[in-house]
Amino acid sequence: MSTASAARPPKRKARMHEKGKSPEQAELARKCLYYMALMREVEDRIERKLYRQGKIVGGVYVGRGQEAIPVGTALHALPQDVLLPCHRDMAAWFIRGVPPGRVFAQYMGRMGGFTGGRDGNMHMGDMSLGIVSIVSALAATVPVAAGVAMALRYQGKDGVAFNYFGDGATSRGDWHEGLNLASVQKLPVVFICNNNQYAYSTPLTAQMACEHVADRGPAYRIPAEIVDGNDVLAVHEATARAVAHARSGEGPYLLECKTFRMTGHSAHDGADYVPPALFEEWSKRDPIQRLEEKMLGQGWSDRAALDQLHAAIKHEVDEAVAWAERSPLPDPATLLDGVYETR
Ligand SMILES: Cc1ncc(C[n+]2csc(CCOP(=O)(O)OP(=O)(O)O)c2C)c(N)n1
Ligand SMILES: [Mg+2]
Repeated sequence: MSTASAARPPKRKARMHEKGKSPEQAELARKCLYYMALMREVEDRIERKLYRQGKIVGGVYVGRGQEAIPVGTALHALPQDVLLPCHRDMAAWFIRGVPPGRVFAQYMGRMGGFTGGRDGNMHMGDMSLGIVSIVSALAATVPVAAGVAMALRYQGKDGVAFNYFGDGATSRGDWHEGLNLASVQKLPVVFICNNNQYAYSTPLTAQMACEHVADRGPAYRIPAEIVDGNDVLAVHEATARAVAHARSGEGPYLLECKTFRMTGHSAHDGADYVPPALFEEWSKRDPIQRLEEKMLGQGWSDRAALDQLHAAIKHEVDEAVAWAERSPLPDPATLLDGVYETR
């Protein structure tokens, strides 16, 4: 190819690119939609059905409206990477290959869950899949992520730790200690904040004096970026920068994903303290709807194919619930197994 033609690609090709006909982009969008819609369906089923039927053990915290964050980020994880997801990041488990039935079983205290029916849903993880269990003490996961990254480096692996938390967590002391440690040691951690503007009933402005969580990065000499957390492709693109930085030995990176918590803090919280106008405003930015509009507008898909995807997810989730309900509750005689050393 001559230099001239390389500098100026054929017009037809350029137009095709503008119209977004790139098959890679279309495939990425389809994958993002699948995981976001799966997370939405699983959480809806848990919060609006199984919880109300009294089948769930423990509280229920969902990430409705925030699905773009775990999806856009975790799709970058390589096998050697370790994820430390939090309570609104369910898609991270699916992306790592956890079948939805196992998640339902965990929420229902069944043997088929991660902890064999010994816990509710707040500590699910599986180190064989590179998922550290949720650390339910807020921000305590941040020094753990630094430790994970240190271990990866010690073992000579080029893995990255993906550390998830909310806006509220960033006002805890251990968040700051963890960031400082990661930075001074130049550890491969991507810190991912879902800034959903509430920590339980506390709005962001009553919780921190700086405007953005990202403002906190430079104090630790950590590059920080603000991203539209309701735009999965934007999150995916920003994560590529963050992961490349961390994996190349440059140290940690902070991503602040701006979003909104479209529910109460948990299933028992009616969120009367949130001005209804905010829900209305943010419902217009729903990440699933936005991606679908983009896919249709770019010609990456058509309505029939999208409807088919949603129907397939519903079917997959029906089967997963049925599987979990068939999974037995643990035998009370095994209550002390794994608690004390046994011979
Ligand atoms: C150290 C600690 N304090 C309080 C709690 C109770 N708690 C659980 S989630 C939550 C709010 C968290 O807010 P944020 O970090 O913004 O995350 P979000 O729930 O909004 O995703 C609180 C107060 C806890 N788990 N740990
Ligand atoms: Mg929050």
